Amino acid sequence: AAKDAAASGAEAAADQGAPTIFDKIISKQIPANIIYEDDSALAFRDINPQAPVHFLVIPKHRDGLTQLSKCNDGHEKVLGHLLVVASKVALQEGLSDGFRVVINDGVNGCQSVYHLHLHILGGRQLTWPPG
Ligand code: D5M
Repeated sequence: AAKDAAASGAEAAADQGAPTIFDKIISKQIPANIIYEDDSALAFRDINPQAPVHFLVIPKHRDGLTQLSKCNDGHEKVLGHLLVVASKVALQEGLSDGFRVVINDGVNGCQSVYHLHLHILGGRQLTWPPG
């Protein structure tokens, strides 16, 4: 229950445009292991890796995308770009035998950072279903 309350608090704060830890990574205020960057997307290694390769792909301009369920038709271009970047960087990371892309949404999805991000996991045989 405490975790739910914390998640709801984070969600509410982000909806109001409060900066998240990812904004500080984008602005290079805090360090991250960045493995890809372009004008609209950034990829960096997850601080708490769940597989031998685990990185995140985020939009540099959050533009209301605190979480996937807040998207609208105007986000189609950036959402498509994030998937293209995910695939390119996965291959750059040597994941030619396959990988998984995950977007956690909201409390039930176990989202903890309210700045949209794709998880890319690989480097071992993954199992299904996820927890
Ligand atoms: O996942 C949020 C993910 O963000 C989680 O796997 C940890 C990761 N994270 C949090 N802070 C950092 C920093 N500073 N660097 C790298 N990775 C980080 P979610 O889908 O919201 O549960």
